[in-house]
Amino acid sequence: MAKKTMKFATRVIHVGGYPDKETGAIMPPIYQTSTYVQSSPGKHKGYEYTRSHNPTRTRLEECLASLEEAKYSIVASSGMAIVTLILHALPEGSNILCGDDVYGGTYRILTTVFNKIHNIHFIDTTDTSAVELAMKEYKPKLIWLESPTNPLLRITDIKKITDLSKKHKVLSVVDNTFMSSYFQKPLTLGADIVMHSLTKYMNGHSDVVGGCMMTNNKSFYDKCWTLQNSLGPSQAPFDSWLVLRGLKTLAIRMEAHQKNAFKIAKYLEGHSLVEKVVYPGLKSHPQHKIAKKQMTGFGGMITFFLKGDIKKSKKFLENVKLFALAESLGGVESLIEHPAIMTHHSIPKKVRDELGISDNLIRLSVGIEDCDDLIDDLEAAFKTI
Ligand code: P1T
Repeated sequence: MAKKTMKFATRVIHVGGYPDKETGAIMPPIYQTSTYVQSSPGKHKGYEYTRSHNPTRTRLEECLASLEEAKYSIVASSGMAIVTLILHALPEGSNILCGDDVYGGTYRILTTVFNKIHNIHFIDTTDTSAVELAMKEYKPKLIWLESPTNPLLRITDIKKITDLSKKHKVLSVVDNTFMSSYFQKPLTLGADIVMHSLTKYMNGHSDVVGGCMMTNNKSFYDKCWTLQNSLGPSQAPFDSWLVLRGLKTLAIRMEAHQKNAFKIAKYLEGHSLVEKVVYPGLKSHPQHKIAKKQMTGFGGMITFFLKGDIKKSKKFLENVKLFALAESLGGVESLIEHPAIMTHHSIPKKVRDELGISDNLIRLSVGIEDCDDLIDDLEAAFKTI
C-alpha cells in the first residue's frame, strides 16, 4: 500500500517498519556500527559513517517524515540538538522572534548561547497583531512557536501566524512536542518546519533522549543535515530503534493519555484546594476554540494552580505516590513537577512572575494508568495539605 493512503495508526507501524530484506526479520535490525565497508574508495551502499547516516536511523526518519506529512526528516540526539541545528542554519545576526512561554531549556539556549550569534526577541505569539508588528519592526528570519506552550499550555493560532510568516517571508518553526504528530500537524497548518523532543510522547517510554525535525524545505533541510554531520549530535542506532518501537503505539497511547487527562482536569476543576486548572480541552481554556480548530485532540498535559504557597506546593509534591516527581513528560507513567524550581528554573524569577509561572503552579504529565488510581493518588496528596 502506498504510504500516502495509509492512515496514521498504520503508518506508525509500517513506514520504516518493513521486514529486513536480507533475513525477513519482522523487526528492523539495530545497525550498531560506526562505519561501513567500501568495495573501492568512495564506492559504498549509501552509508559511510554513522555520524552521517545509519540504516536504523534512516528508518526512523522515514517514519517521522510520513507522520508529519513531510518529505525530509532529521533525527538528533536530543530536542535541544535540533534547536541548535535550526538556529545555526540561519545567517549570523538574524533577528528571531520566539514565543515568550517556551520550555526552560529553549529559553536558556536562546538567552545564553544564540543571543551571542543572533538577536532574540520574545513575544506573545497568541497575540497575532503583536506578531505582525514585530515582523514589520524586526524583519526576522525566523519565528519560533511552541503550541501548546510549556508549561502554561497557551495556544497560538498556527495558521494565522504562518500566513503572516509567508507574507513577511519569515521561516516558521513549531515545537510540536506537547501534542505529538498524532494530535497536531503544523506543516499542514502552513509551518515550514516542525520539531519534537522525541524524548516525550513520540517515544513514550521515558527511556530515550532524542529530537527530530521535519520539513518540505529542501534547502533548509540540507543546511541542517550538513550542520548535524559537522557538529555531530546524531542519534545512536539503539536509541533510534527504541523510538521506532515506541512510535508503534503512539495513536493508542495518545488516546489513552487524553482520556485520563480529561477526567483529571475535570476532577481538579471541581476541587476546593485548586485555584485554577489549565487544559486545552476544557471550555474554560482561553484558547479552547483555537485548540479545537487546529488540533485533533487535547493531549495529556495539565497545569494547575494550588490554593496556597510554596510550602503547600512542596508538601503536595512530596506526598504523591503514583505520580513520580520528575522532569520530562509524555511517558506511559504519570509524572508531576514544579516548573519554577525544576524545568523552568533557568528563566529569571522576574520573567517567570510576569508570565505567571508561579510557586503554586504544578504541571502534570498524565500517564495511561487506570485513572481511578491516579485520582486516588492526587486526592491522598491533597489530604496532606
Ligand atoms: O530534553 P530534550 O529532548 O532535549 O528536549 C527539549 C525540549 C524541547 N521542547 C519542549 C517543548 C520540551 O518540553 C523539551 C524538554 N522538556 C522537558 C524536559 C520538560 O520536562 O519540560
